[in-house]
Amino acid sequence: MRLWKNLLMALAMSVFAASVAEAADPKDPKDVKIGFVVKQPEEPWFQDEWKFADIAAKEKGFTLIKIGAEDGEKALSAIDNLGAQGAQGVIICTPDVKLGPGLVARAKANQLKLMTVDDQLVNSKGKALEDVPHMGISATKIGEAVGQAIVDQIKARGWNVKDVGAIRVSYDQLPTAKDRVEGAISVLKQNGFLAQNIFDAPQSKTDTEASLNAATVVLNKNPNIKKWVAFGLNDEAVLGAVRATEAVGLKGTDVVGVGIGGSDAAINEFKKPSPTGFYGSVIISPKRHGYETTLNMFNWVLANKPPEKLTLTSGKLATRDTYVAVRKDLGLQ
Ligand code: FCA
Repeated sequence: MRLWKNLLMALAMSVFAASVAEAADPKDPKDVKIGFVVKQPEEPWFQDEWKFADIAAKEKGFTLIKIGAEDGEKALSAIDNLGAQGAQGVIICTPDVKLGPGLVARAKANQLKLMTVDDQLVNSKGKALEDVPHMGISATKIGEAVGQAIVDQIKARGWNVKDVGAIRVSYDQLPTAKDRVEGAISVLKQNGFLAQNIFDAPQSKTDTEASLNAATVVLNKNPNIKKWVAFGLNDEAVLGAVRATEAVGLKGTDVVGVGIGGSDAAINEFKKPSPTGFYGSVIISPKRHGYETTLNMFNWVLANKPPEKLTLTSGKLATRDTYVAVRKDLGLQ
C-alpha cells in the first residue's frame, strides 16, 4: 500500500517536473507563447507595435498574446495572466516605470523572461534596471532632431527668435520623455531661444487631450506672444498643443509643432488639405520595437539566446512633403 502510494507520488512529481520543464523550455516554435503588454493600447504607436509583433509571430509560428495595461495593477495582473496561460516570455511598455522591481519579481514568480520596450524600468531611486533587456529610442538625439527642425522653421519663416514662445509639453516622471524635451530645448537655446520664453505644460497623461489642457493654460497666461513652437514626448503631445493654439485663434503659419512617432496620428494631420501648426514628426520605428523585440524574445525562449541589454533606435524627420518617402525608407509601408 505504502509502496504504491510512494510510486504514485513519484510518478505525479515526475509528470509535474516534466510539465514545468516543458513550460520553461519549449523545443518547438508552436509551443512558444509570448506576451506583449502596452500601456496605451488605443495609441496608434502601440497599435503599430502590436501589428509588427503579430507579423513576427505569424512568420515563426508562435503565439502572441496582446494585453493592454493602463495602470500598475493591470500590468501586474497581465503578468500573472500570462503565467497562467503558460507563456514563457513577456515584452512590456509599462504604464509606470517605477513599478520596475515589482514587475521583475512578478515575471520571475511566473517563470517569464522579461524584456521592456519604449519605457525603461527604474528602481525606487530612479536608476534604470539595466539587467532587464530593453529597446528604446535614442531620446536625447531624437529630441535634438525635433529642436533642429523647429529652429530651421523659425529661420525659414523669418521670425525673430526673441518673439517666439515654446510650449514644452512635459511628462517628466518618465525619463525618456524628459530626455526628449531636454534634447529639443538644448538645440533651441544654442540657437538663441530665450529661456524665459520656454513654458512648461505638464500633462497628467500622455495623450492629446491632457496635452491640449496643459498647453491651453500656457497660452492663456501669455496672450502677448503671437508665434509659438511646441514639442513633447510624442505626436499626441504636440497635436494637443497645436489644437490649443487653434482654439485661441492662432493660424498654422504662426505655429511650429514637431512631434515624435510618425504613426497615424501624425500621418492624418499631414493628409489634411492645408498645413496646420503640426509641421513635422520624427518618425521612429514601430517595426523595430514590435517585430524585432518579439523575435528577440522568441530566440531567448526557444534558443536560450538572450537579447542585447540595451538597444537604442533612431528616427528621421518627416513633414507633409516627405513622409511617404521617409516611411518607405523605414520599411513602414
Ligand atoms: C513612449 C511614448 C510613446 C512612444 C514610445 C516610443 O512610450 O509614450 O508614445 O513615443 O515611447
